[in-house]
Amino acid sequence: MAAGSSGPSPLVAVIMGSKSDWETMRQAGEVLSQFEIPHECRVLSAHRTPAETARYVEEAESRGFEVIIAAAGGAAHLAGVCAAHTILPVLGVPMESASLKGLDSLLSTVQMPVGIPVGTLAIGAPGARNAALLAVAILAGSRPELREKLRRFRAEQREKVLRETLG
Ligand code: RP5
Repeated sequence: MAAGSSGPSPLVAVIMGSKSDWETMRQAGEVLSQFEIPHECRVLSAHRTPAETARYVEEAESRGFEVIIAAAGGAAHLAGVCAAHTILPVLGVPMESASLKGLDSLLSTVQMPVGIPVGTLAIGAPGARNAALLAVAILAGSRPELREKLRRFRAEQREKVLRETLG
């Protein structure tokens, strides 16, 4: 079941290996919504639904997607599998895992052998939010109005930091 897909055709696919990743990955969706980027979020697993994952990613380009964000935990091969099935940019978000705190997810997402790249972000929520911001930056390359929004976002962030007072 997909979420966040109402309105115009989605440009960003946010895929996660399990519903248990959603609490973290909803934050990627929130950032994309903040920038008014149509997106689709859904659970697809490299090992539990391998055929459906491959089909979804193979069809992504013809459906108009421009970026895929793939999040998984543990032996996190989802982003690499996605990247193997498309030439769209794939951004990997390692999920924090119970046993190894996401170090397992980070290493299995980031250490792609040469030829099939995955742009890997930080573990957990910072990675989810930054993956969305990076997707916005990728889309902004051909969309001047989005570039302006990104500039405004950076300016607001800067102003907020400069306004901080320490009690
Ligand atoms: C991965 O295994 C998922 O991405 C999730 O982070 C992890 C645990 O999944 P569940 O056992 O919670 O479904 O496939």
